[in-house]
Amino acid sequence: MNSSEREKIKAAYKATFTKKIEEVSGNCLAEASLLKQYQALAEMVMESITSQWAKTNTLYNKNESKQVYFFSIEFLIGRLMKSYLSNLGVEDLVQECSAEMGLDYEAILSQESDPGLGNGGLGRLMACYLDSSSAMGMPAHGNGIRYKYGLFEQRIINGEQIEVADNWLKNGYPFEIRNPDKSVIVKYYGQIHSENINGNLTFVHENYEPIMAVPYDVPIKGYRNETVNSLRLWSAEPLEAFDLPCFNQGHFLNAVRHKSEAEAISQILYPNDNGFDGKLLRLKQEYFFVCAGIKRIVVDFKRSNNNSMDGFSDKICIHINDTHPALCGPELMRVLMDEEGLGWDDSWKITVAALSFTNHTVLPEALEKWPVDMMKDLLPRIYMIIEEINRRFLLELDNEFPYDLERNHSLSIIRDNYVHMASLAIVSSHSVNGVAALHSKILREETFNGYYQVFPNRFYSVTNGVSPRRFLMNSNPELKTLITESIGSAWEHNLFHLKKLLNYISDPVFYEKFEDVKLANKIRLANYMTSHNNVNVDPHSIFDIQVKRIHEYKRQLLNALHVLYLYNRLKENPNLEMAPRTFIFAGKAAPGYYYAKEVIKLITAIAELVNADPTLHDKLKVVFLANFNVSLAEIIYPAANISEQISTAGKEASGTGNMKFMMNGAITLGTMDGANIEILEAVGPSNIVTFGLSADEVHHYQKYGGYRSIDIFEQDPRIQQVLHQLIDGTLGHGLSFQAIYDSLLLYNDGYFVLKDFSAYADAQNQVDHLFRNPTIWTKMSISNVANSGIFSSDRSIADYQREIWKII
Ligand code: KOT
Repeated sequence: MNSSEREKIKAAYKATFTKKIEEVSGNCLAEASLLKQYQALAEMVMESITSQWAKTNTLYNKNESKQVYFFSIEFLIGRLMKSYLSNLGVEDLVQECSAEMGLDYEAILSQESDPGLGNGGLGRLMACYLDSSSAMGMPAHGNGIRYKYGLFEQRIINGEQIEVADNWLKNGYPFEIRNPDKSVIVKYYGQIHSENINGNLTFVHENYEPIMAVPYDVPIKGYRNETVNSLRLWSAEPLEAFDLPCFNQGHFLNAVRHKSEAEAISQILYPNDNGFDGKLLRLKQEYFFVCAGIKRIVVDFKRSNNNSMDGFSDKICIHINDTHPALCGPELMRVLMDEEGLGWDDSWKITVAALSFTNHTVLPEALEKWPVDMMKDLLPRIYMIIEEINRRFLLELDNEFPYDLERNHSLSIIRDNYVHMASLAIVSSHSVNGVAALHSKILREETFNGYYQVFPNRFYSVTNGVSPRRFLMNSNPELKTLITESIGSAWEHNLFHLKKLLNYISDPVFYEKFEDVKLANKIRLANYMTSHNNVNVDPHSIFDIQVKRIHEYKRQLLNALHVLYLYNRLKENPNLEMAPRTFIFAGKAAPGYYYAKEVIKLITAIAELVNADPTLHDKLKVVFLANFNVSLAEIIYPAANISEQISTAGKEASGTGNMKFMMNGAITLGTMDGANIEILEAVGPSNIVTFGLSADEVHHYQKYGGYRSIDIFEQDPRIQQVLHQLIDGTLGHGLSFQAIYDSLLLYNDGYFVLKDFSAYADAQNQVDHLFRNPTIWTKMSISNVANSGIFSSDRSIADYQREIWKII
């Protein structure tokens, strides 16, 4: 494009934007608020996407290519405006025009609410997979719930977490289209009668409570291509908002009760990450989006397939993101048998061929099991089908392994009066996969070993990945520019090309620019901390960052105890030689998770102690950033020097924050857990710092005993001092962290914090030495970026296509 063409396009953009402002606000540009500017821009974006969206849908409706549907109870998509602009290839244009019109581009974008429709890794992974599928021109869609309130907003008040409702829809949401014509009725409760209709046994559901599922579709635009896939989020509504007869009889409140009961289903996201709390409303949610989603898929498929279900599983993949959508199996069976009139065997073949299942955790407390009575009562027909799936499965087992009756029955989907959802998912899918090599191995050898023996060919492994567009190009534009200037732009479409950066590893010019980019990103985060936490930090200090959900197994406690130990060392020797450090934490605790909330309190108390102490000469700072979400994450990852990935080995299925940090040049300080192991393989042992027990060692201690935390305590004066400080009033003006203290000593330290402390302190020492040699450090950092190609979610999606959905 020459410059006069570009000027013409810019003039057209400015005119359209000015007109749009009038349309959305009734004001002229000069008087329009930032919110109205954002809404005007959002409308323009939607207008430029929708025709491509319609074309993509027309193409898909021909049923020529296989469609993948991700069923997930969470989609943590983050803000979308920047992604749309960048994917459309118009970001520079909009930025330039905004500046010329005297508008503040970043301030306009910050008007967008950040949809918190997920807790953490599980939901964010789905968002990255949608982004990658579209970027690769592959037909894949999301199917989930449009929560009215997303994950709570976290405030830190007096050092403690306070939860505030996340009303993300308060100003409307411009990137969704409500499609009431595609609503589905979901049936709960009631009774099932079997009738003989024309010689066929037919099941009729009576006296059920109907709820309307209304879809809202969000376009997922591919990076610089023509593909626009869909994220379909279902909202619950009553069939009739108002019960008129009830109202007329004078029962005014009852007349609207039904409405709020119906709406409750999609009202709120459960705030547990890696946990299961067994609430009836959650089970309603699970069936809600499964039932609605399956119904639409079947209707759309038949419409373009001469009203027939033939070839369904050749064209449709239903991918179950953890077990929350595991009712997809029995629900598809119900539709095929009760609505399409197929027999059991044909329906089962189709179901197993269509379904695939990804597991995301091995923590026993997160594995879902629903009481039989609850399931039977709420979903009577679904429960009947689960019973029958189980009966046939056990029969098959007893036929195949007749000498192993006890083991066979331990694999029952229904056992101890619960429906075990992972068992249901495994039995009704053709593939089961873990999310990193170690995790998949643990699934095969421990968690699902019984099923692995029965279905050895069903088990796969696909290592997670993250979107390089969101977590590198859009959140670290300076690094993007530097990379493209150096190695060309091929890496934007294939992240493995980042390897070419290795040619620049000793180039002083590149090297200096690379350091400048990091420093600029650290200054940006430092400014954020000044304005949000009122703490001034030195941007030249090591930014040592742990951001993720607060959970015992993720061991923020290990990090916090080490900070306290460093503080003690500095107090003892103010001239201690060390690079200045800024320890940064962020993450939400589940509101009912007392222990995790205590950890937040501990970190903020340590921060208060450390930051106020002038004798430390700014060598140590601690910051807890409130309300970690996707938008904040985008500021944090580019600014990191150290990525803390210190979970108890064997507990973190994969981790994805570790990949986002690596892509932005942070050095991983981690245990041999989850995808950290694959990060080590990708960068080589000299570009990562690892420490601590292996998963095998942890497993061994857990199975056979032999670890006594009190022994470590007695041998290590550093630990004695730090633990004593938890309860002696040093912290928080006399606070006592007795529960934490007890977990470590009285309850024998279930997550091996004390056991790994010494190795962690050594590893931190190593980090200090490395950082004090800037040449080595920057080389390590560049190597991390250069070798991060394998952690693109484009690679993960290609793996799924090849191994699991068998698309290419
Ligand atoms: C939550 C509730 C029940 C079952 C699983 C979860 C869960 C697992 N939530 N998040 N995860 C994380 O998923 C990520 C994506 O695969 C992993 O990287 C991470 O290790 C899991 O903890």
